[in-house]
Amino acid sequence: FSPEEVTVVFVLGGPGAGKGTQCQNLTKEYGFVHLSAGDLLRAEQKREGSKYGELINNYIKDGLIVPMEVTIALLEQAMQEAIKEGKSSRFLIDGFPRKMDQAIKFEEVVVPSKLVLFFECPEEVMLQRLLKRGENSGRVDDNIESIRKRFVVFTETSMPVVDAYEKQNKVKKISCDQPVEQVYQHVKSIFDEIFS
Ligand code: UP5
Ligand code: MG
Repeated sequence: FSPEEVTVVFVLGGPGAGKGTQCQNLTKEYGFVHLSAGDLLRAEQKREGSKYGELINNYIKDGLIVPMEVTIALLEQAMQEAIKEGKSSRFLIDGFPRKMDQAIKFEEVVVPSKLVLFFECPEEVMLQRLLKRGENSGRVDDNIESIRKRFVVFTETSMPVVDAYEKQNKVKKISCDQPVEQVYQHVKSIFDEIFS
């Protein structure tokens, strides 16, 4: 994809920060296609005949990062489909990249990102949100053991990606420890400035 034709915004933040929630709003109002790397992996895990089903399940349960070849292929495929169907050529890529090698590879083989939204949230708030969601989400990683592991991976492996993009002046930080609507107003102000 060429950056003239395709716009990619990376949406990053800890587990339960509210990435998916905010992306849904943005999709409606700004004509972006929302691609959650986690959702794509979960769909692939369930797909009959997938050779990665078990691998994905094990990685997600332990909060570990699935080998990037799998995730990048799923993202690329979803982007191609959206463009072919004429949906949009603007993408919110949610929950990716969460490791430095993924960031480098994606920008090299797919397209460089235009902007990085970073949802900042205290761990205690994210923990409460995830435990609550876990009451009926059916996600294999919404339990206290998996959540703890996800937090460790986020701090050790995914925060360095945010730091690297900050050095490139690409990051817009949003505080998420507020009601959904208030967080969205902040996100909106950023999008209005950049994309209107
Ligand atoms: N909620 C949201 N905003 C709120 C607010 N402002 N106030 C009050 N409540 C709020 O929100 C979480 C919960 O909080 C919801 O119940 C919501 O209503 C409430 P959500 O919008 O779902 O947060 P999100 O940040 O999307 O949380 P999620 O759990 O999806 O984040 P993760 O990053 O942990 O999950 P993801 O699906 O991206 O990844 C899961 C796993 O997949 C990873 O751990 C990893 O194993 C694997 N993965 C990879 O290997 N590679 C990848 O590239 C991506 C994922
Ligand atoms: Mg999510």
